[in-house]
Amino acid sequence: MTDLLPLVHEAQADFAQAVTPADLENAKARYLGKAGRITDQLKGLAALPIDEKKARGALINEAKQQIEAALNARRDALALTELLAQLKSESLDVSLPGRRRGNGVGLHPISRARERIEAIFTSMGFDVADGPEIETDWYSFTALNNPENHPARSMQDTFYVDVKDEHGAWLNLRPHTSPMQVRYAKAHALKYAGQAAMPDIRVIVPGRTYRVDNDATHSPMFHQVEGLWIGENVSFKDLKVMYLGFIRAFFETDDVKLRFRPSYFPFTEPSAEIDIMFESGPLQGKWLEVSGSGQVHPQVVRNMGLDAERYIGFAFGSGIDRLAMLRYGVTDLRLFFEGDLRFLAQFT
Ligand code: 2NL
Repeated sequence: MTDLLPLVHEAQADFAQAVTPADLENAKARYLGKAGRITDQLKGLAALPIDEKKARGALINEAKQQIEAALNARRDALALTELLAQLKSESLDVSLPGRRRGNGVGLHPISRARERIEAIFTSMGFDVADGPEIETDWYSFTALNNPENHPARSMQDTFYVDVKDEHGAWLNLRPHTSPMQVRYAKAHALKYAGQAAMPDIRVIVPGRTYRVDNDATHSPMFHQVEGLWIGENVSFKDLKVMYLGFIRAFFETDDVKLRFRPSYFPFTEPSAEIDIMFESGPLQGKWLEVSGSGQVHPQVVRNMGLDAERYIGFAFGSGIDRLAMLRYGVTDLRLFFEGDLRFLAQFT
């Protein structure tokens, strides 16, 4: 063994110098590989006389075992170093608190505005109705007296759904909540058909509406509240009294004036824009456009299944987002739709 001892020491020193597992495998090859020095020794046995072979073989084997032991020890040491480095680089601080889902900060300002609107109109004897956001061509346009080629029906103005109704017309995302008022009025007319008298139709429809429009003052999805009052003896005076009462309650002030400005809508005749002006407060002195309105067109009354000679009424359509902006002093419509809690938390 004496002549093999330096070889063992050399191998041990070689292994100790290996810093990576690849270094170590290269070092291993130099001793235990096909052309390694221990392998050479074993090959040399063949040339020895038979009586020396056994003793020499045993010595080489002992040296080989010592080298293998050194190799395994170094392998374990390198693996441990690698593990420690990995643990260090991928360490997790399990004592950190988890990421929690925050509590809701309160109702969205548009929901708050909608709830106020619903409460005010309910107190004035109106029903609140809710309906589909995907509508048929007839309810969104035809029933409302929009001519076949009216620009509102175009792809530039209205979002269409890739599904056709039973008449072969594309479904649309309702561009106003009027379709639901038509549905409500038709159901009401049907319910009282053939009876001597029909109670007035008084309903508001608040909800999401959609138009191809996107800038600082328009969002492709917005909120509208439409109102409808139909009876045998309803007049523009009723619209004015009702809308003034609504505006006073919504803005919590009597210091406000109403103005009707002639306008045009296919579904009303005559039609008017409603402007309001505050006589005190931060919005004092400026006419603000808040609603469209008008006397329901006789063709629309007929489309509701009612006798247009007997029934008359008015309708209005206001933007809830715009009312909420004025009520809460918000100057950019987009803030309502960005979901920023720093903004939303201010309305609780
Ligand atoms: C606007 C215009 C308006 C209506 C909406 C209406 C509904 C039925 C029948 C007749 Cl069912 N009219 N709604 C009437 C006039 C104006 O809104 O630009 N609003 C923001």
